[in-house]
Amino acid sequence: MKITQLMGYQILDSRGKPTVAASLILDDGTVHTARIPSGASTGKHEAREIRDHEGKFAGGMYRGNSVYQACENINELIAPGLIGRTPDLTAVDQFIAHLDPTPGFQRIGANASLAISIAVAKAQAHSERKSLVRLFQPTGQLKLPMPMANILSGGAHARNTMDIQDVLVIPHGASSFHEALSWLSAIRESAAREGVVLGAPTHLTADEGGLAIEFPTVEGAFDFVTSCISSVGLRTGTDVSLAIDFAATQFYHDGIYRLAKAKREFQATEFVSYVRHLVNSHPIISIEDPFAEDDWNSWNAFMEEIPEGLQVIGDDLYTTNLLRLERGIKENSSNAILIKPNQNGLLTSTLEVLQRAQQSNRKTIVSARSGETEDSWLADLAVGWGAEQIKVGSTHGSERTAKWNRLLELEATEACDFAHPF
Ligand code: 2PG
Ligand code: MG
Repeated sequence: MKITQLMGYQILDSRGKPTVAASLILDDGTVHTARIPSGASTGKHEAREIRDHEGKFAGGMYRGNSVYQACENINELIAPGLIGRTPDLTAVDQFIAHLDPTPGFQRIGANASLAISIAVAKAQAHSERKSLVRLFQPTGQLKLPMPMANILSGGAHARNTMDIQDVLVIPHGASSFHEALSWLSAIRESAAREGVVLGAPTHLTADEGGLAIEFPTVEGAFDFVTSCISSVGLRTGTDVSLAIDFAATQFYHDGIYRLAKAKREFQATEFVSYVRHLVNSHPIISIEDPFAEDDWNSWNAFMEEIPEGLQVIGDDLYTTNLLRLERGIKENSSNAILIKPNQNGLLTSTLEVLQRAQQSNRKTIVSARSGETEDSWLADLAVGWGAEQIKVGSTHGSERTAKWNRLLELEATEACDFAHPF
């Protein structure tokens, strides 16, 4: 099969903000569309997301957030080189990397490059009469990933209702994906009920469908979610544990970690001790970005002595970048990595990062962004790449359920195992 048309155009994400879509048409008439997510607490080392703050499309609607330039890059720079070619992900990714060899796709934009990469992957799967997941894992039982889901959000995801970004839960004691999801939903419902008791406005959801309840201290937020787990008859630590995304880059300035709501400030070494105290005094199984994106010293110091079984994830630390991961491996900065394709810009090089992490015995968690779309490709990637964990936000919001529901579809229609990474 051959590519006959390829177009980039602007759509809206779950925050109502513009994002890039690409549709690729094959010579059998089928259309293969990819929709690209976008972050709010973006790491400074992420690949470049082109928005029209400057350039010829600046000054239009969407306060400079439109993505017309990125779409034009697809239509004028990328598409002409792909018309008439077969949809081959490896070859197309090489073509794009050659077209823009700058680090992080400064010229064409990672929102443009990833849209093409995913549209081509979908088209290649179709041309081989496969689903997307089977493009990456052609045969054998599929392994469905352990989910982690937001219950509370603050920080950049909810106008700072908490000092930290997200309190999530991991249902690691569940025996199947659908059971895990039912527990997540029950805990989210319980949190909404208990929030009413606290007098919180629980109709207000955060960007990823978690609750935007005001908590003056992080300990208060942890205790609240812990009690929500117990209140639905699940055992904390055995069935379900907490997972915290500190997104610490957001509250770190000039060597100081500042928790504004709690009115507390910490030198970096003090913050390392504080995080250690938090994980030792709450049923926490996973922490993400507990330290700022370039504060390698704190990451390395923390890793010298961690509680057994604690997962320490680098998100802004690595930004799905192979060179940064290599440094983290060398210095033992974390034992897990968040994998976000749009931090990287191409599927093949995102997969390289994931495989390098797996080879070095680091856990991998494929993750959505806070600005998402109804597209479900992330679920296929998480399974096809054998990531064993996935993070897509809460159980609320169609842009979130699109991914959960795709995993439920795989569970119903394919021979599947369920990953037990803990
Ligand atoms: C994160 C993500 C998803 P954002 O920090 O892990 O929760 O947020 O997409 O805003 O970077
Ligand atoms: Mg994060």
